[in-house]
Amino acid sequence: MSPRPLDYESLNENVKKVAYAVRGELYLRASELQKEGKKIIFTNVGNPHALGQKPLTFPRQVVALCQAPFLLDDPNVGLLFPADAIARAKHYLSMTSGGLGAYSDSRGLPGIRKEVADFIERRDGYPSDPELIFLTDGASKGVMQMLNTIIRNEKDGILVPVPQYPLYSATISLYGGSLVPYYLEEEANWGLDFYNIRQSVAVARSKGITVRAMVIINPGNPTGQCLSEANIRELLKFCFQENLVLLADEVYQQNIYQDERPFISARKILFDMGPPISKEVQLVSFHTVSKGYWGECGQRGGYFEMTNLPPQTVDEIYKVASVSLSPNVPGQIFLGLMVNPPKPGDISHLKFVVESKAVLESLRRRAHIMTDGFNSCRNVVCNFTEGAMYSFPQICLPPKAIEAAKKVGKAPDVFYCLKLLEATGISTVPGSGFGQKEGVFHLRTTILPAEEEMPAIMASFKKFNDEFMEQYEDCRGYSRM
Ligand code: DCS
Repeated sequence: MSPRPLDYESLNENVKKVAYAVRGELYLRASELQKEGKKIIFTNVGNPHALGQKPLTFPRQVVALCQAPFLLDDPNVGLLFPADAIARAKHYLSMTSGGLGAYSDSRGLPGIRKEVADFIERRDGYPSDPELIFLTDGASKGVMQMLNTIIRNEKDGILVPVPQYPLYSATISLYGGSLVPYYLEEEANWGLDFYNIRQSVAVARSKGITVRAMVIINPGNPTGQCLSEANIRELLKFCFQENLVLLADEVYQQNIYQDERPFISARKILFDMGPPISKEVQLVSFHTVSKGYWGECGQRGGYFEMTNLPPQTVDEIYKVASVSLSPNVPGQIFLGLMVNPPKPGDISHLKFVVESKAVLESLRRRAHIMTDGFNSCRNVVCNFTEGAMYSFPQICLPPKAIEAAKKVGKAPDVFYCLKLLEATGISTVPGSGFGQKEGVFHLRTTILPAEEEMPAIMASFKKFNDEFMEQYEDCRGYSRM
């Protein structure tokens, strides 16, 4: 009998090709160990609330009232909720046609798209058009939709940073395009090297690939760098010269842990550059409620904003978004609250500022504890986490460890991370899940464990690592990066 449509051998090959290491072998093993009763520290996913981060009060109050609108009719509502939360809940409910249980427009609620446009204008100093902003279930859905719109066949190439967040490699596989890698420069704090980028494009073209888009992740995941203004300018010039749409993944724009390079959006720099670049380069920028001091990953709120896309294309994107009917409406309200938080003078302003600052300042301290911890370990070097939520140390694995990994049929970094997991319960993602240069090994961990647990986690990592190196290191023929 021939295989049935959903038997493994007859599945869509693109589905089989998808790889997503953030929930891959290490995660599965960690889940097994947890079931067996081992204490696991899940640092594999940037999921702040899962590691104890508390939700901000004001947005939860507003969404609670939107979810339970009968509370607004309760004479005691003013005892339980501050007046600005009540007013805001009414404001959002009035935008819906039937509350949170009703589908919204497929692009999102117009009132919230306007709030997003106002936020972008305040941030960049250039007006933004709500008609060019679509709300999505987290940034992921927006990225997937844009890649789907761009990729026509396997000859269409997308320039993706390596290391990258595997949403990009996975989605390009799924839609049958070609990933064109460009390597970030670890020694230059994971900056862009345009000589290398041009080489990557030339190699792809020599294979008949049409390079159509370029992805940047700023601040970087897994690499944690904040791109300089000069880098982004050059990048936009490059996109102009090469006729590429720039996909700017800016989901970590609130997560900045140094003052030298504040976040500047690709959009602001594009407009600063003036014509012809500002009028020509097509740009799609992504943002989310999952990151920053919000960390509301489970709410699935996000948006993308399109610059220099013609109306016909926007219509096509709207049409395809319509097939999914509506982005989730509570997620849209979180997004509205994120881009329009309490203002000075509002009842909830002070509390909101205190709560959000506490999260951000603690993340900054944790970024330092982690980087310093890694750099104190034998054969480990690590760039400082300037932004985002991750640390990405390079682990200089001795040849004997590489051989031992081969013997058990594992990639060397997977071998190391599995041993780390078994010994300490720390669940990380091997660098190969994000891509890395041949023969160079990394792991990724989030900087999200509770600050008070951090010193013990780093001590346990150091003990494991230094013993591992002791076990496998040959005294000769091996050097640090
Ligand atoms: N872009 C980047 C660079 C991300 O890191 C993530 C999530 C997303 C987009 C999508 O997030 P949302 O769909 O929730 O908006 N980061 C994953 C990660 O590396 N760990 O946790 C999730």
